[in-house]
Amino acid sequence: MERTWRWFGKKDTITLAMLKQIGVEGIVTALHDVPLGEVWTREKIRDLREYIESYGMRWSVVESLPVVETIKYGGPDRDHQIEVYKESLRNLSAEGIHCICYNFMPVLDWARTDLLHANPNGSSNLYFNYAEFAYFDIYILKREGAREEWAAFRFPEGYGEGRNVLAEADALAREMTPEKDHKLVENIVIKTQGFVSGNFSENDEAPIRKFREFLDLYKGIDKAQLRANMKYFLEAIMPTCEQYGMNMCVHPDDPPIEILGLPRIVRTREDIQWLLEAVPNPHNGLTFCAGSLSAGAYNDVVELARQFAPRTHFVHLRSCHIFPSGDFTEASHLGGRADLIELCRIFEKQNPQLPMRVDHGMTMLGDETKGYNAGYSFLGRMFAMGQVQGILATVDRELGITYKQPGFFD
Ligand code: DNO
Repeated sequence: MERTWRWFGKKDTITLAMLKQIGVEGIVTALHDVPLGEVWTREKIRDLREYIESYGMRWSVVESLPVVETIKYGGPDRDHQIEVYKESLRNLSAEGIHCICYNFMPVLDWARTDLLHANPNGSSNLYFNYAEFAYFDIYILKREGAREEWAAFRFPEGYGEGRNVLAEADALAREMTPEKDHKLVENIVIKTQGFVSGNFSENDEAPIRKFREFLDLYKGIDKAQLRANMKYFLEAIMPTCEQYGMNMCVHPDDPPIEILGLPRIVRTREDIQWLLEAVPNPHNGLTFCAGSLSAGAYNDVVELARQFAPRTHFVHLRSCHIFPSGDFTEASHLGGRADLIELCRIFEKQNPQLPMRVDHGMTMLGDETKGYNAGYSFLGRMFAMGQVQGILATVDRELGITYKQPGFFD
């Protein structure tokens, strides 16, 4: 697979010169400064592409070209927004960029409750605690129906035995302080969404009010309706994708569970099969995010990779560990539920040119003082990148694939 890295543009303190030293060949990025719903112009795309190329790398994948909420909930201006999307696709194609990662998660792009959860070795990882999330939902967001939904909540079989998430959330309510509430809002909304989604920014003064407004847009939108809206979007853009050779790859829902009363439609094998069959065009494909999928106890990640490799255009390598309590954290890239070694075998066999990026990484050895985006440390990701390069070198040897890491004399 092509060794790529998610880089957040010219303002990223992790520079392209640094990435070159650690074997990165391709860059995964976006025009982060273009407001949601505006066309990505050819000039802006070209400027960033040329900058990346001046370091001897290529712009391999766009992550993300955001699908605005109106397309997801089917608002009155969705057709206009689909035209905007098509225009950006045409401009990207004209600049030679053909792989587009996006997601179809309503409101929240991804969710965690703790961004610096200590590992036994002294580093930290991202963490999702159901009780804290339920507390956020019931006591901070004060979402209508939240209490009833958490009362009915059940963990997948084998997890969370004897656990009562609602009772835990009520217990938390007795000990939380305004400072702790603020921290939780920061973790769930500001720091996780701010740099990826465009719906929220680090400077939002009333993120909870904004959050409620977004949730209101989805009143009456159930799973079937969200699926219909996704199909509508994909069918509308497929002719452009065919004409301009654009590969769309949807990112699975992270975590792959239903939250905040919102439908989530890219969580399981059945979901992925549905979306690939609903629009049976090779340009409608998948971002195989092993991390997101492995946070769902019902997902056998290796089986999913075997089944969906032919429609995968982009791979995220990361692995989760689910505790017996049902909570999950991000594991070592050599451990956890995802079996990255077997995944590398499957995808390398499928297509040695497939772009792959290491996803997230430990926060370690001072990463925490550098202000990196949540999950996107430098040393932790570099460590994971080294591990994955080792896996790939071994798998390539097994498969008889010749690969020479750029940047060395031999
Ligand atoms: C988080 C990421 C997501 C992902 C988008 C893709 O770390 O995996 O923000 O980039 O959901 O659209």
